[in-house]
Amino acid sequence: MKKTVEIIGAPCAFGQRKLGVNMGPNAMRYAGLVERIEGTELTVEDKGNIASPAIDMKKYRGEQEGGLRNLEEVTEFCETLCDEVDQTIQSGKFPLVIGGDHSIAMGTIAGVKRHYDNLGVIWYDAHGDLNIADSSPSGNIHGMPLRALIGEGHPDLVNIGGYQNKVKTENIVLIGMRDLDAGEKKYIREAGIKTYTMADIDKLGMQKVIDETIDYLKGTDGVHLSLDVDALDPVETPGTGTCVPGGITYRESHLAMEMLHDANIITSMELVEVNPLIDINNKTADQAVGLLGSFFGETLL
Ligand code: NNH
Ligand code: MN
Ligand code: MN
Ligand code: MN
Repeated sequence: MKKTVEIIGAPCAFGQRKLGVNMGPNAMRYAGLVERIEGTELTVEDKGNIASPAIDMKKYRGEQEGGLRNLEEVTEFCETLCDEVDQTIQSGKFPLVIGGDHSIAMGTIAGVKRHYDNLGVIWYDAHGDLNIADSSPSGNIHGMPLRALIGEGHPDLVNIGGYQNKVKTENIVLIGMRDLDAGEKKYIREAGIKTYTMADIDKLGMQKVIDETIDYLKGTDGVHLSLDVDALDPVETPGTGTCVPGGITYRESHLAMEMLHDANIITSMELVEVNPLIDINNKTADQAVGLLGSFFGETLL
């Protein structure tokens, strides 16, 4: 792990319809994010939040044509984020992007991939985020970023950062899946994407899942961890816009973070979809910060 962690706040709410997820970065700061990472041997620099296009509430709440909600705003946001992440890596620091909805992954990974030839991606989420406009039940772009990163979907999204095909299907591991749309299931099977559903986690246990994941990605030259808090069970972790019952526990997630820390394979990370407006006493941000503590090397003893 690089010695300096640079935090990039990505207050984007354009990828879905619930305002408040744009307050996720500050909710995590309020929960002690900086102090928590500084408690390990690492240095932290907080770049603050990147600039977001203005939110026009009428447009934000309204129905939109073309099947892609807020396409222009998402694209603009991701282009800005891409350059910030690129700069962070250029200056030798570890980028920690805090969201914001999951559409920001198209910006984060566009910036990251400029520095790796064979990037691996761990997508820790209840959802595959592998829709295109035609298969999307919602038109929400936060359900599409991984597919766009593979190189399929609207050209504006596919070409964020000025180039396409950032992630190869064989370099992806999906963990926590339990709410895949019909088109996503078909795509995952056809593309042969390595997938751990909740049923797999139940059977194998998180330890085996992460051991296998680390082994599966051993031929890559960098691994990005994209952690959507809705991967966790909403009974424990309710502060997110698209809760799906039957999720990963907080403790299992700690185990995953500790193992990834020890394996020392993750070269960039983002944590997304914390929405303090639908949370209870900021507990989801507290948990997010707890998980980041484990990821950056905090120990219980
Ligand atoms: N699959 C659904 C959609 O595309 C839900 C996606 N929601 C997420 N993804 N939160 O992580 O609309
Ligand atoms: Mn997601
Ligand atoms: Mn999700
Ligand atoms: Mn390797």
